[in-house]
Amino acid sequence: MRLAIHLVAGTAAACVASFGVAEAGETLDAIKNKGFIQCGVSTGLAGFSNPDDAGNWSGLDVDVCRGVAAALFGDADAVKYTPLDAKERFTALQSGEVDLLSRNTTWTLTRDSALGLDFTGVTYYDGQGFMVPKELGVKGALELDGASICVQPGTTTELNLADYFRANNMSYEPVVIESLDEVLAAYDQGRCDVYTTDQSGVYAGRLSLSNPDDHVVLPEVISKEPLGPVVRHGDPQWGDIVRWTLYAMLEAEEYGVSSQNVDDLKANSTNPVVRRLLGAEGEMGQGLGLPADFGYQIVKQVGNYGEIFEANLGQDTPLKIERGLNALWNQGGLQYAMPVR
Ligand SMILES: N[C@@H](CCC(=O)N[C@@H](CS)C(=O)NCC(=O)O)C(=O)O
Repeated sequence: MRLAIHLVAGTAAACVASFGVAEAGETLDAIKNKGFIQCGVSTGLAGFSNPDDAGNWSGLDVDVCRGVAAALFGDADAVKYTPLDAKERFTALQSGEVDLLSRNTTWTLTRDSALGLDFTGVTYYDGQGFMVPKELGVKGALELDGASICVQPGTTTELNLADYFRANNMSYEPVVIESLDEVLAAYDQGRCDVYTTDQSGVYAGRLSLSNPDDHVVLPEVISKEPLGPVVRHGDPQWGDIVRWTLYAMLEAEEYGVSSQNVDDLKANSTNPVVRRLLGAEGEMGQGLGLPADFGYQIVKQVGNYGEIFEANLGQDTPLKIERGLNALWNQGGLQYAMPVR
């Protein structure tokens, strides 16, 4: 291992001791009154939530915010974005600064039960990986004994890293840096031997290095990182709206409904599932406080799950991520919508 400078900038954020719990219906009423959804996203992570030079946000997590806005207002643009680093994201949701956190956030027991928050589904099944410079000649994670490792605080990444090294009787020097840009710059400048985060983030981070081809992603995936949108605990209606927005995107993919054919199918499909999903029959939105055509609005304005996956992460993007675990359940993956009926 080459020598690295150790920048231990901080430790994991302690959980916030007090937080407001939402009351039933309160979130939807407040959002309707202000006319937009305040969505908490990352400070900039390719494929998930990333601003362009003009400040327009895109990504899979952004499309979840847009999908909820389409369902609610018939307008996918009725969203404002709050960039949040890993440490500040939960406080921003607890305090009401954001209505929804859609920011590559892993669903864990403690986050779901002890922070006054609720996870509403899994938008992307991920797992933690490692990247190293090719010149180190490392072929696998078990060769990392003694390495210095760049990691962001307040993440599951930091905790899994400690577990993995302890379980394998290895030591490491954490180089803990809060900002994503700075942690990647530190790795790029050789101030640590290894960069670790969710595998999707490793690939996204590699693209921002000065010479991406000089770095390899190791084969090991050391954790489960089910990423999904989060709401405040105590307002089940708002949580249901986010959950069923995601299911509508998945159900649309499963039944072959896309942004391209949705008008035709709404007018002409005889399939009862498609007709209910698009509001051509039934009142599927009623219990959610949404219009009957909320599924139509989501698919027309944002797309089905497969479309948003491909547009943000797929083969035509710099990330070129395979569907893998994120394929539909009937295509060998884990993505499964509860029935829209
Ligand atoms: N999924 C993990 C990691 C999430 C995370 O924050 N990852 C970093 C590295 S990819 C990130 O997104 N940083 C973006 C930022 O700080 O804005 C978690 O929920 O703790």
